[in-house]
Amino acid sequence: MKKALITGITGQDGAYLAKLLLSKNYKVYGTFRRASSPNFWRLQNLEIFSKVHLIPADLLDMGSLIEAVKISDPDEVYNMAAVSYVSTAFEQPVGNAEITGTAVTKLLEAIRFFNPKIRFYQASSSEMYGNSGTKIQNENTAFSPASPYASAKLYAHWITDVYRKAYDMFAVSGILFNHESPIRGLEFVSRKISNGVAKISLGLEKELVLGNLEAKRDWGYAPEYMEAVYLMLQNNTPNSYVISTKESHSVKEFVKLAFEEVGLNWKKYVKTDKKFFRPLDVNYLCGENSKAKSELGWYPKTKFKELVKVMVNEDLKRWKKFLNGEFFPWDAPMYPNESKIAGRQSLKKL
Ligand code: NDP
Ligand code: GDR
Repeated sequence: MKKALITGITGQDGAYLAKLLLSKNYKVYGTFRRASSPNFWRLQNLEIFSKVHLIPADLLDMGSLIEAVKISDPDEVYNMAAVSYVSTAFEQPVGNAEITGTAVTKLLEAIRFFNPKIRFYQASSSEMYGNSGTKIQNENTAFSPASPYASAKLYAHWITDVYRKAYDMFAVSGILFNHESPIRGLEFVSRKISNGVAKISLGLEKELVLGNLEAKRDWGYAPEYMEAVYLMLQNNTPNSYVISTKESHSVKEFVKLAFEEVGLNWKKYVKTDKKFFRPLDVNYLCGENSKAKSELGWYPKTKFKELVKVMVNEDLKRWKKFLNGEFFPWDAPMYPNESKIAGRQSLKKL
């Protein structure tokens, strides 16, 4: 039986990847951060909570990473942990550099000392391209990070490359474009919209306040992207791949489709507030996935329209269940209205 260690198993990707690996008969270990309130809802939602082996660890603490690698003695390590919300990285740039960036070296060192034969996956991001000015981004497009998050990811990307070349380790990075799902964090725009639309259509909320509606992203479906991640570590040779849908859509298009799904006109409900604009934003991303198609046999099945539909309908179903008094693992009722969160003002240019 193969063994895998997933950092960030409590997040969207970690949870879906754990489910996928369990279905392939892996013994799955996952790191989690001890918190005063439990945050295992995604593992519970996917019905795998009792099937994974949890190890307390923090990317800031090298000892805990060594311990995690030792305890799990894995064939494969998937580094999914990071400060993944780009706005937070603007608010906490130093902490982000350490968690999203340099911590990856700690993990690679732990692997190198314990067993350099372990295969390693680093969660790289399309944000590394920033505003590259190219129509479509592939594995050879120059990086031009536009946030502390993207800068930290770029460091992690290159250090993974260095360990592969210097120590002959099977260490690869997947350059994944945005991927969403009903278990996406509520602060990301896709889920903020699907949750907001569901609440508005049920009369629980009156408006949806957003930031930059013109930004364009290449949005795919998270469970499918985890299949690509898995395939990258099964490859004969270690290689980097772009994973994307090859379609780019604006936030405005996402909003419009989401409201149409519940028969409402978005213009009556959506407002914008400077508070949700970033000091620097990535305006356009669209990924070329032909290398993944030809070498991994991977291609996206769920495209933009279907993704919006799935997310809105799932949030609608959940709020209806909630209003019926049903209990189930879910995040939204515990989440504050973002407009009431102070502090984002500090994102304004000084
Ligand atoms: P999430 O934000 O849902 O999950 C992030 C995970 O990282 C959580 O489990 C979180 O734990 C953990 N984490 C954060 N800080 C630490 C720390 N100091 N020590 C240990 N664990 C920590 O992100 P996603 O699942 O969406 O993304 C997974 C990875 O892929 C991330 O690295 C992200 O940057 C990257 N990525 C994501 C894309 C996307 O579209 N989803 C696209 C490209 C890259 P906790 O629950 O305790 O907060
Ligand atoms: P992103 O995702 O920054 O692309 O990073 P996010 O959903 O946060 O933003 C996408 C675009 O939408 C615009 N936007 C808003 N964003 C948020 N969160 N909230 C709003 O109210 C809002 N209004 C407009 C943003 O300005 C942006 O242009 C995600 C993360 O998962 C990263 O970890 C990952 O690396 C990249 O995707 C690929």
